[in-house]
Amino acid sequence: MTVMEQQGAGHAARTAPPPAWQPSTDPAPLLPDAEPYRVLGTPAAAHTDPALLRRLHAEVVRGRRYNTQATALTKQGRLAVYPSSTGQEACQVAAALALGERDWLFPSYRDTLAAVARGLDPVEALTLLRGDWHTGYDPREHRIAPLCTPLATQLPHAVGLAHAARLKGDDVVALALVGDGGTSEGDFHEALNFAAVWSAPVVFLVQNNGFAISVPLAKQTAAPTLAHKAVGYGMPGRLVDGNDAVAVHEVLGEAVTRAREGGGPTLIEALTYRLDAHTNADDATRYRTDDEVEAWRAHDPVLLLERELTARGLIDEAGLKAVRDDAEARAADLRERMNQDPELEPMDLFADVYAERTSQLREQAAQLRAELDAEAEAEAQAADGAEGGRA
Ligand SMILES: Cc1ncc(C[n+]2csc(CCOP(=O)(O)OP(=O)(O)O)c2C)c(N)n1
Ligand SMILES: [Mg+2]
Repeated sequence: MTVMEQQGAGHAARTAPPPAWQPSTDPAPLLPDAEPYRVLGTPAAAHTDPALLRRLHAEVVRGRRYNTQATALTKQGRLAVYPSSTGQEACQVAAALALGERDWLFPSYRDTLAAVARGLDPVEALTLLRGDWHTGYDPREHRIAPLCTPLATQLPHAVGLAHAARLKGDDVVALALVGDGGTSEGDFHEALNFAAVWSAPVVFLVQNNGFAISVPLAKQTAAPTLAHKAVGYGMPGRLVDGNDAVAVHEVLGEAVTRAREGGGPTLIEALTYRLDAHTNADDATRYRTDDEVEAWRAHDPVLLLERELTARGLIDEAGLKAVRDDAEARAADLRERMNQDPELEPMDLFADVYAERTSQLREQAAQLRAELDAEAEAEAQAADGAEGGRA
């Protein structure tokens, strides 16, 4: 073999191709819709079941009235804070209706309406925001996890519950709600990664309302859409018009069915807008224009449903009034019940915090107990004194 031949053989060995690489999953079917999926205002709307349209409409109108009532309660000092979902009612209602009785909802602080639409007592739903008693309801009874204030921490909880249910052979799906800002949290990443690897029966609904308080989406992410993030985890992404209650209901329904049948998780991005400020404590005029808000008002979830129902002759003036009257009656009931002073047991502050109370909590509980006893004794003495004075 000549030197040249030896060099040639060596060269061939050095350039032998590596083992063929194949993606483990074809990414194409995971890619989200090129345009937000819509039903209302399109020819497909004609095929929507009239009963579903009426139900969604009644719930969305109720939800809108519930939001204005809860916001009013903050001004009357009856609620500490209220993150309104006005403008986002289609997502809230569709989330509640997409779940079966045994499924679980994992809401954030903005999702009281979804919990109420799932059947939770509206006063119980507001207990936490009133600052009363922990969660305010029994999460196991309603299969609604506590309204979660730390961003995205509800997501790994949802995955854990869904995975555990599957290991136990339970036919349960978890639906977790999160905001656009929440998708930047580490918990979002961990939850989606585990969900996809375990093929957990969980659905993630991102309500992209354009802002994380004052931070606009463009400062939050450089992703083409939030739904595209699904592909990186190996689950399908869907992009839907979040103000179109019928479209959100349909997309969520498909994802829930897929999860229940063992198909694994889905990430859904619903494009919506919060018409109110972040909470009653926020001034939204400092970071967005009135023109922007007005443009979204023209695409209001209530308006979209009413247009469809009216165009198909499924509702008339009397029907619209009946829906409004029902919403008004519910708001009046909420107002009346929230105006009653709750009976509070201060020692409940320490209940259900830890299985075994820490030494600091034991100390604090003892201090509060002593203060309450001293107060009660002073009141009793004052009452005795008054009695004595009269005698
Ligand atoms: C871990 C964590 N960091 C920061 C906050 C403060 N915070 C409360 S709401 C919010 C914005 C969240 O925006 P987004 O997820 O889009 O939900 P939205 O309020 O728009 O529904 C922030 C930063 C928090 N609650 N938790
Ligand atoms: Mg947001």
